[in-house]
Amino acid sequence: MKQSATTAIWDRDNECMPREQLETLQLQRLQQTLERVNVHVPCYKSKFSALQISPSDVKTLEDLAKLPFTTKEDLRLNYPYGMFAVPMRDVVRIHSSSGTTGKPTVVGYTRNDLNTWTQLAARFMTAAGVTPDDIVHIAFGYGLFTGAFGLHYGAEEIGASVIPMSSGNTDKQIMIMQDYLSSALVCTPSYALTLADRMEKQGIDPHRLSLKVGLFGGEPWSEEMRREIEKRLGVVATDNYGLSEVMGPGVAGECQHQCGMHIFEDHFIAEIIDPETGEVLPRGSIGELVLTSITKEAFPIIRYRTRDITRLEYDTCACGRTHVRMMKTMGRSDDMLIIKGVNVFPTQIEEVLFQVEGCEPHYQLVVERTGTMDTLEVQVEVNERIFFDEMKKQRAFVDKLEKRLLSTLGVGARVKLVEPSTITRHEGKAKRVIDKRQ
Ligand code: DLL
Repeated sequence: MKQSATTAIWDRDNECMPREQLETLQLQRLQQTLERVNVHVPCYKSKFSALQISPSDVKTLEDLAKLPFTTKEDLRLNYPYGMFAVPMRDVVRIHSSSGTTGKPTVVGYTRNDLNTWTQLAARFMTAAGVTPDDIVHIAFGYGLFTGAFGLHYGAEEIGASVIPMSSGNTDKQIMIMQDYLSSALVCTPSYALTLADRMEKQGIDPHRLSLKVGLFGGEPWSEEMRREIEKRLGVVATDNYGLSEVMGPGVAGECQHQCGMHIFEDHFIAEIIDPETGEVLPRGSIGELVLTSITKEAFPIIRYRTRDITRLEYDTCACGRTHVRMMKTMGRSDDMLIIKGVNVFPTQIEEVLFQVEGCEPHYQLVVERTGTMDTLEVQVEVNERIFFDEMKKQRAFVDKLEKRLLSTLGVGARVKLVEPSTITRHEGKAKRVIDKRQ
């Protein structure tokens, strides 16, 4: 027998815990984690001793700032299993990051870690509105990427019916969605739009499908893109965040109030730092998110520099959850472009494009260097009416876009209109920037 829809996974004791109590729990779990990594992970032991710090020096949560950061480079240097804190016989699953260059980073899970991951995925999926009555269509690729498995087990834990569709084959995805009555869609936000495009091309009205909620994550996306997906697919589009190094999806997720993603603070400690100086910034500042795991066994991680730029909000959410909310990320600091000295994130450009009638939600940024100057070209698909319009009208459209970009970004960008369906579609994470400078 399935559970009834009212018994979805909401761990009220932990998710609505008063902050003081939460911080006591965090400190206790942090101290235990530090003791363990100091004994079992040589990389942490040597970093701590280089700074002449021992786990027992961490007496308050503020003391966390005394500890060294962990970076992707540390994980690369200890490839593949050097950061594991348990023997391999206790590791029951291995995943790795989706990095495109160099060696990927490898992460491991004990059985307890998999249980925690399942619970946290079930938590954010419940917060997003998934119930045992849902049919959850998973269009992330199953494999080393953590996306599919994370949400798969979360949905099963809730008691929903899971369709492990995996990625690719867009036409078949749509057929299955129609025939199997998928009510919750799991994929990247950019793939959600690819699905909407294809349905519209096939004359299928997405609003006539059973879709109700979308759980989108794995890449940065703007509020404008959220509204576009909601309008076109007829779903409540929720955001969820995670990274393989810290666990995978299930680090943070949005509730139906859509006002930032609750970071599950009974399992992770979040800090915001200045990415240049490494200094911890005051509450409410925008900066780089740094995460510390406090319950993981196989692959604990201390002060991991995520490179994701965001802001944290500490007030209690209307849903009752007390866990801090991270706002939509502007993107990774690695994706930030510096054009004529001005910092530009692809998501800022996305916001502008999505506000202009006639632009299709597909774009690409090309960065080039002429002499010492970096230039940015924004290639955007426009609808056929605009693309085939007379030159004068097209020019006026380009001017309008360039003016809006200049006033939002504070730096000029060249706009190139391209025909519908010409920009490469990705089945997983979209690649927005083509950097020709290297
Ligand atoms: O993308 C884990 C994940 C899968 C999260 C599916 C949510 C859903 P990685 O491949 O290791 O893991 O990539 C992690 O992706 O540092 C962010 O830059 C980006 N990212 C993930 N979720 C979001 C999001 C998975 N909701 C990297 N918003 C992270 C913005 C995101 N960026």
